[in-house]
Amino acid sequence: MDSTEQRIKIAIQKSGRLTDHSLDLLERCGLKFTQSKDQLFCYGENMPIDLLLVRDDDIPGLVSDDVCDLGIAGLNVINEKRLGLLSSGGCAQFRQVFALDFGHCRLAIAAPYDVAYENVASLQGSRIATSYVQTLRHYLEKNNVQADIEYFSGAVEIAPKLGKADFICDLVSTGNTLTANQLVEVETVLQSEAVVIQTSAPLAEHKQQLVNRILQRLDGVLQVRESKYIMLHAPRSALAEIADLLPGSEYPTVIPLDSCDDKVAVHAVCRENVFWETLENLKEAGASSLLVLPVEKMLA
Ligand code: PRT
Ligand code: ZN
Repeated sequence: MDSTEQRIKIAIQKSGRLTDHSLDLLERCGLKFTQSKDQLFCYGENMPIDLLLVRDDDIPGLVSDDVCDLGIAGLNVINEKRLGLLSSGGCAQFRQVFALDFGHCRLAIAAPYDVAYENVASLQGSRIATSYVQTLRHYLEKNNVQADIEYFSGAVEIAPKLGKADFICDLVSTGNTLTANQLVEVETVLQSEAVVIQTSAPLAEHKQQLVNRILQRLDGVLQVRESKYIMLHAPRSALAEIADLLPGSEYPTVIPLDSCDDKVAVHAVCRENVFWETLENLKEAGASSLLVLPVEKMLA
């Protein structure tokens, strides 16, 4: 077998809003890479896992066509590709495996300040500029609205000023771009964040094992982000109340203390943020010697 066929390929954005987060995430999974001179490829040094650095719009296609085994892209891009394939009689050969909690934005419809907008029916018979033709079409159909979709590949927000559209449908995060163009958000079409997709084509066993391994590590990295390890001393009599107060912790470990019978040590992984208020409540319930530590790695 060709050695390249035994390696996993992950498609990530070459240069843009998702690039640093995607690289950071993969590095946290213990992967090390050397970048090629043309900066289109990263060779996996410590595992047979390579990166393809491409435009974000190409990522779902590369995974669907089985050129890459995994990909990281915004749900907005993934959804647009999936609907595009469906509308041309095809089918997306990938599935979404994780939401990554970065690259948050929404695909929204926005109206010029001087337009009297009431509800989604106000879009009837209008012209809407967007680069998300498929997602917008799907949304309009779902809401029984007929409107003309004008394709814009970029700078969608200037379409109303140019007289090319009545509304726009574009990605929004802070809303500053809309405000700068005297536009106001009126409908949310899609909430988006970066996600991992995996090819649904069957993989050779060794490749599937590698994919499973990397997905397990990704899951671990995502879980520890919010997780904290908490240690405290508690009177036995208050154990139940204290266990209830530990945020997102399923099975605290209870350890007897050598020096005293009526107190125990409690250790727990809390899968939610531990706030000062939580510590104060634990103390009030009888806990003492409270310690909160970050969690570095976790394997379920
Ligand atoms: O070259 P390539 O095609 O890879 O890059 P790109 O320019 O298409 O993508 P890039 O890097 O801009 O965005 C990559 C992904 O980041 C998107 O597909 C989204 O999933 C996510 N994302 C998150 C955003 C935004 N926030 C965002 N604000 N993508 C684009 N924007 C743009 C938006 O299009 C608008 O022009 O930012 C402007 C609005 O921002 P605010 O903050 O003014 O509301
Ligand atoms: Zn793009």
